[in-house]
Amino acid sequence: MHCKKAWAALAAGLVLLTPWLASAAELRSADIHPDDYPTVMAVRFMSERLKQLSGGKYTIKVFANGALGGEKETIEQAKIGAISLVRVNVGAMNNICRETIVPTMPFLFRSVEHLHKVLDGPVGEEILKGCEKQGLVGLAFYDSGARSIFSGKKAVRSLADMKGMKVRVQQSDLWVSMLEAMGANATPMPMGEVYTGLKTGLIDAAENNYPTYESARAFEVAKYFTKTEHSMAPEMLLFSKRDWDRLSTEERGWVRQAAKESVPYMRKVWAEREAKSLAMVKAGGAEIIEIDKKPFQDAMKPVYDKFITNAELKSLVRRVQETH
Ligand code: GTR
Repeated sequence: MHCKKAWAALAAGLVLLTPWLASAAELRSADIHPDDYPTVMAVRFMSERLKQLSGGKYTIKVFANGALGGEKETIEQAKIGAISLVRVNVGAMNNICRETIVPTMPFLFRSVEHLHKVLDGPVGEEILKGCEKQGLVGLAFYDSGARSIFSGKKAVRSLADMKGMKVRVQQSDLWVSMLEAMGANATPMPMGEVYTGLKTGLIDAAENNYPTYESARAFEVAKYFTKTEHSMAPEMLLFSKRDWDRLSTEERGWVRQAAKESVPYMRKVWAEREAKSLAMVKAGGAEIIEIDKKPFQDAMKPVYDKFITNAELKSLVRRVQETH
């Protein structure tokens, strides 16, 4: 951990000292996931496209595995221009950019098709644009499947089983409220601490999609995976506004195009990875539990009342619901 922090500080310092984009430039991007995770693969794909579009001027180096820190830290690094890009879940942006609350909301999307239709349309554009005033230019959304609860000692088979359970959530007020509304004791912490947290009993459960449950090896310490599918919070790719402002209009066009083109590629590798991860966790002893989602859904009303407060957010939610 200390080593990671030191490296992050060093990397940040080096970039600030480097005369920006003198000739060929390697843009830096951060991701908490390992090299073979779809989000990392997607940004690498984007790098290839960007290289072609820019005639070799730009490439992207992805610092995977949380090498530059957790999502909270890397968002800050992108804000100050220490790194040019950052790939995070919308959840990590909830407290920073209010519009990201919308696609995080529980049981909002009816299917993957519905999610894609919304994110590819004007609502998706508005949410990406919303982060600009916070110093981050939204480039694209990536898939993240549906998130469900996994626990070690006690399996969740009904909403009542959530009562008092210590559940790790992302560092977002919305996420704390969601799990509290389920009756749980929400514990915000970085993803990197989940495995140890489950192992040592600091937390009883966490929630995520199959690929993260698998790649973080959480299934080894929390074998009950209850398909609540309570949120389809997607991933986001953001560009540092400080760096963005130094790019020419043509260069911005290349970046946007390369990012957009990485989306269909990501969706393909994501679908493959979800299937592979499910098979892996089952082989590793995970028990996949089907559940009646209705009580969970009904419990989310106060979360909507608390977070979808102003006219803008209400309109965004309504437009999502009306997208068919
Ligand atoms: C994953 C997501 C990460 C991070 C993580 C978490 O599904 O890809 O960006 O948000 O969940 O729960 O912290």
